[in-house]
Amino acid sequence: MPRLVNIRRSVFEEDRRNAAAVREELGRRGVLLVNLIGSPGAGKTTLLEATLRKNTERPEARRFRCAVIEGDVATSRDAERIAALGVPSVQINTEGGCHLEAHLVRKALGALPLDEVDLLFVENVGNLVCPAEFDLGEDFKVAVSSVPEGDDKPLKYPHLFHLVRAVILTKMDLAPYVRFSPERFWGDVEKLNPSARRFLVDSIQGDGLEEWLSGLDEWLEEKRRR
Ligand SMILES: Nc1nc2c(ncn2[C@@H]2O[C@H](COP(=O)(O)OP(=O)(O)O)[C@@H](O)[C@H]2O)c(=O)[nH]1
Ligand SMILES: [Mg+2]
Ligand SMILES: [Zn+2]
Repeated sequence: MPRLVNIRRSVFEEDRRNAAAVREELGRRGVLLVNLIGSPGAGKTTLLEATLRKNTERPEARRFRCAVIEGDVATSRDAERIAALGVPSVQINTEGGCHLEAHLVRKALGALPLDEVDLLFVENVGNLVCPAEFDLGEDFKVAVSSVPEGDDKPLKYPHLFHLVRAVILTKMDLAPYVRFSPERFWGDVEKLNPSARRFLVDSIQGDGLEEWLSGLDEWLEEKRRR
């Protein structure tokens, strides 16, 4: 069925074009785009809230100007949580779709004050599978996994953990209450992706956020040097 193949190919090509357009625009502006991927409830939005709060505590000279694109199947709740902190945010509703695609991100860019942004986060739809497959034009993807999800997630979702620039393990404060082997979790991350940066975070108390912000500093500087 060559016709079917052609249609599929044209869809993928269009997606590639949209991802390239996002990358080109943000490259020109020196905006770093970070695509956060994790299961529903892993703590992605809470991590963003904590990151944005921590950012405003830093000395003015080291502060990022941030914005957030929220992807969810339904509701604008997460974008409202971000907007409550005074940070520009756009909600994308996929209406059933289980991942974001580049054309949606491209459209969302038009609703953000990009002249006043250093760091743009995308919170992808909660899902460890297909968000890994889609290029949104981001600089890199980050896996967000939480302690109560269990220590076997890297091995069960190897594709995601293999391709990310960083792995953030959230809800470290819950480690005493659940069975979770840090050795197994990080040992498997090491096997899948030895160069991934690792962050251990408690978004409620704020532990680990300074390291995460320092990583973002480095990545932004690296992008702007290029
Ligand atoms: N104890 C604890 N709870 C957390 C942490 N991060 C998120 N949560 C809780 O986990 C639940 C889901 O968080 P949310 O950020 O909405 O997850 P998302 O679906 O990945 O965006 C909420 O009840 C959060 O308060 C954390 O570091 N420690
Ligand atoms: Mg969320
Ligand atoms: Zn999907």
